[in-house]
Amino acid sequence: MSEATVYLGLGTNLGERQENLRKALRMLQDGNGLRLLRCSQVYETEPWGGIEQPSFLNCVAEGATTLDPEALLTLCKGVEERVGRVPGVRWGPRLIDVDILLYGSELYGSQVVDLPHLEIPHPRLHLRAFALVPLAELCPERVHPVLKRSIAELCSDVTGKDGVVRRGDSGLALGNCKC
Ligand code: PH2
Ligand code: MG
Ligand code: MG
Repeated sequence: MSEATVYLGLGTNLGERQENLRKALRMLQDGNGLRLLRCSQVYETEPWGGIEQPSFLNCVAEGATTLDPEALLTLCKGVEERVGRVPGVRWGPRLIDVDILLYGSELYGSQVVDLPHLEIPHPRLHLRAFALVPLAELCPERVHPVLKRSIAELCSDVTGKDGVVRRGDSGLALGNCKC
């Protein structure tokens, strides 16, 4: 079965944030049907969305998957639950958030999914420096299939990059690369 390339955005602003990212990456890696290939640097980021809350750690992981987008969403939600996420307010504090940013296959290119419970590309990706900066590290040339602009272009135009500060790698070993 052919694999799709996916980019997952991870974020955390409660508890042991570095540990939350590490746990989630490890669990995603163990998940059936997904292989993590690379991970961006980890960034300390100012909260986006107007809610007063602690700052986040964010990173983006690249993976290859045989899962369709809905099965991948189920995997991501399962990992959030296993790390310990409990329901909270929209855009509010969370132990861990795992969002599908982009999903693309060799056959169909970057895909658009428009379902009530799942939109890919992530509908606010182009507005969020905390997602675009780490994503641009991994795939600057990839084209957003709705906006028809590259990730590097979207990243260069997004506001708030001064609130996104590199903190180092996530310390998770993935094959022969450090993630
Ligand atoms: N996630 C949100 C809302 N705001 N801000 C930052 N900096 N990082 C996030 O991951 C984040 C956010 C909702 O998913
Ligand atoms: Mg999110
Ligand atoms: Mg989410």
